Amino acid sequence: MKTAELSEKILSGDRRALARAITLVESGRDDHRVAATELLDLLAKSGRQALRIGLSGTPGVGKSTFVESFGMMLVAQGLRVAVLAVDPSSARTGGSILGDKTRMEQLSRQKAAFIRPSPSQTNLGGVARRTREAVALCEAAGFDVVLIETVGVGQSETVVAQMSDLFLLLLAPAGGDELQGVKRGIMEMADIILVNKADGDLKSAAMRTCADYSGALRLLRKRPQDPEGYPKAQTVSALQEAGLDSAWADMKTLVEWRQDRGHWSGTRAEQARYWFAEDVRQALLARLKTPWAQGRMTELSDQVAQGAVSPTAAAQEMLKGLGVAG
Ligand SMILES: Nc1nc2c(ncn2[C@@H]2O[C@H](COP(=O)(O)OP(=O)(O)OP(=O)(O)O)[C@@H](O)[C@H]2O)c(=O)[nH]1
Ligand SMILES: [Mg+2]
Repeated sequence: MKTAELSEKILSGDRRALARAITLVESGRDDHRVAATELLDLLAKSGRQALRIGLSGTPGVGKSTFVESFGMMLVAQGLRVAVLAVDPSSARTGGSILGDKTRMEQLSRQKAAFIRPSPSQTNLGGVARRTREAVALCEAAGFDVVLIETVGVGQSETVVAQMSDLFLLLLAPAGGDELQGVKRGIMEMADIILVNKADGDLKSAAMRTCADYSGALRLLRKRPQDPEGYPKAQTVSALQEAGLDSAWADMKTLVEWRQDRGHWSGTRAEQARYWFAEDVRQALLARLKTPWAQGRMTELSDQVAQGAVSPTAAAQEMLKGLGVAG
């Protein structure tokens, strides 16, 4: 199919065209890359924007369950919802896909919903670009909300936060009274912390955990993109569909505040800068990974170790070989 034709179909909301375009941006083939870039440029002209919501949480916290019930709530309100995932871990071979097929049973059957599992890639940088481009495709296809899910195991949160307008952190009720081992950096990314599983026996633990996190959030440095009272923590039960409407109301309040004050577009502009620099970095790193480059590195490294050449001179020699010497 011609790029222009694919573009037209995506703009008209054709899901098969969307799925096909995502496969195209996920492809590693050079000719596909050219077509993908062309397609994204065409679609960018539409200027359509969705609300991009990043969602992170440790395995088993209830992300899939939340996406299912939260997604269904949005669909019931007449919104179109796309779900994408960033799963950087090669160890989880398709586990999340399988889980999501069963856990998002209702949502996956909705005409107004589109669910796409993470591309199978071991390199986080590669996944990042593909997901970012998939987000842009979903926006062009007219989705109102794009949920980008990631399992909270490290760097992937940063990747997702950098492509989201809003970042949700899903936590489980803690057993003891100490805060769970949530890294400060991750807490600082969160706009709204949702303590999930606030139901049955876990309800009071969830409420305690939520109070702890509310306290911890108040101690964080105030960010310019936050109105009074944000970031905030609240309890939800994804399973019993409790608290989802108030979480959504809080998200909308936050988004409207940010839009009114220019933070929405400001953040998107900063994110575009970030991804530009990141793409350049990734491309340069990729050059270092070719067999030629690795062999040359070893050669020069040995010479440096033997004192035959200085580290500086060897580095310059290497860079010249790579064609990036200044
Ligand atoms: N009680 C209770 N259980 C829940 C809730 N949400 C999810 N669970 C359960 O927690 C388990 C894990 O839920 P998932 O939605 O698969 O969690 P996940 O975060 O997607 O897990 P991974 O995909 O493995 O990272 C399942 O058994 C769910 O039924 C909730 O609100 N309350
Ligand atoms: Mg899951």
